[in-house]
Amino acid sequence: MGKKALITGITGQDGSYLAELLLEKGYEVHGIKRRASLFNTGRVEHLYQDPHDEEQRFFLHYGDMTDATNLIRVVQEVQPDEVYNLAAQSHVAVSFETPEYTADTTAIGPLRLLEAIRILGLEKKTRFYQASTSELFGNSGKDKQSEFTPFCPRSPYAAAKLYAYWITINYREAYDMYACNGILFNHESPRRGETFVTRKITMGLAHIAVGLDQTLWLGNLDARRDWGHARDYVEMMWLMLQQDVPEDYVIATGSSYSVREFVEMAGNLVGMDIQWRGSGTDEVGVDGKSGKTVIRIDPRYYRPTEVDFLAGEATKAKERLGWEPKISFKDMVAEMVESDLEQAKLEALCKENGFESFTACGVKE
Ligand code: NDP
Ligand code: GDR
Repeated sequence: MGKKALITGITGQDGSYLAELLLEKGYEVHGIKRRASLFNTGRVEHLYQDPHDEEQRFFLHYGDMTDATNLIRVVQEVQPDEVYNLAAQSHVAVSFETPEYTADTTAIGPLRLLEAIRILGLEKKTRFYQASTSELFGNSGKDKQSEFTPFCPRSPYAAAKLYAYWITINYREAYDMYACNGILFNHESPRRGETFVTRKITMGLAHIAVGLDQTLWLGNLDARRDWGHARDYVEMMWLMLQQDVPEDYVIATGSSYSVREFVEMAGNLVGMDIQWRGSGTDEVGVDGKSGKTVIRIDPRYYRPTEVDFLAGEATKAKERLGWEPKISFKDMVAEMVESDLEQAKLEALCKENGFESFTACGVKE
């Protein structure tokens, strides 16, 4: 029989790609989904299997990272060989608005899950992956960040992830658990949440290109990020749990681009030639081809404390795990733009034909 994996955050970007990968590898995959008033399983809908099917290998369980008894029950029921803890309040800007909830889900959530494994006596059987982040580094200077770079969190989200990072290491050392942190730099895809900057840009520009919108409002254009593709990064999560010894790894491409450069590249791909005029909050991005202003600055999107520069040094992962990212930055942006343009064109078509909303004309991803 194949291994059993439990994925928290299975309905998110990474959870959906990881579930696909593990199913391909023959795993029985269990995921935790939250109760929501609207449908929230769109990213894993294609993986759904009839519960009456004897061959069923994909299961969803209701749960929440804030509910310890629920986590104990689900872990007891599944008896997983591997747990991938991807669930989190994962939006940095939102964490300034909801710091306590972010700490509850993103810091104490992993503790609850580790305790569930220990309480059930599974600490020698179940391997644990914690979704750590490059946000731990904060503003660490102009050098690339590696496993040796000191942490300096700059948001409630990053501070919560710092606790999760250390509690994972503590359970590894205290209880001899196979538990590790993947310190992942930003990774994106057409499934990226719509309020993260990359997807906001590709969707926004696609909407403007087909005439559904006129302006895309952004915050800090000069922040630099090391953007990889989520499909590449979930493979590393799995690899980290297949080693003889549990260790923590930085996962990154090594290249860093500004939000401004991302806008220019995505603009190019939708047929625009973005040129910048003005400065500060008066800066605008004008499409040189149409002469229209398409980008404006809204200081609401500035953060109380910003992380200015991230670029990772993933030498350890390359040497020990044989891991290399396969999808280039340009190809990733192109895939996102293509997907959002296709959606935007369908949406425009619906509008032209008198349908108020995208869903009203019955078109779904
Ligand atoms: P998403 O925001 O797309 O997904 C987060 C997932 O967590 C969703 O399934 C969400 O459920 C779930 N979730 C949120 N709160 C709770 C809760 N209280 N109880 C149970 N589930 C909850 O994130 P990504 O897929 O992009 O990231 C996965 C993980 O990796 C996160 O922990 C993130 O912080 C971390 N990370 C991400 C990076 C990136 O660039 N993407 C980089 C480094 C780390 P729902 O669908 O219902 O909202
Ligand atoms: P980040 O991602 O904070 O790096 O966290 P995000 O895409 O939200 O921001 C990246 C940078 O873009 C700047 N920015 C904007 N950001 C958003 N969301 N909206 C805007 O309009 C905007 N304009 C400029 C931000 O200031 C920031 O500098 C992501 C999440 O996935 C975390 O969960 C993960 O841990 C880290 O990546 C690695």
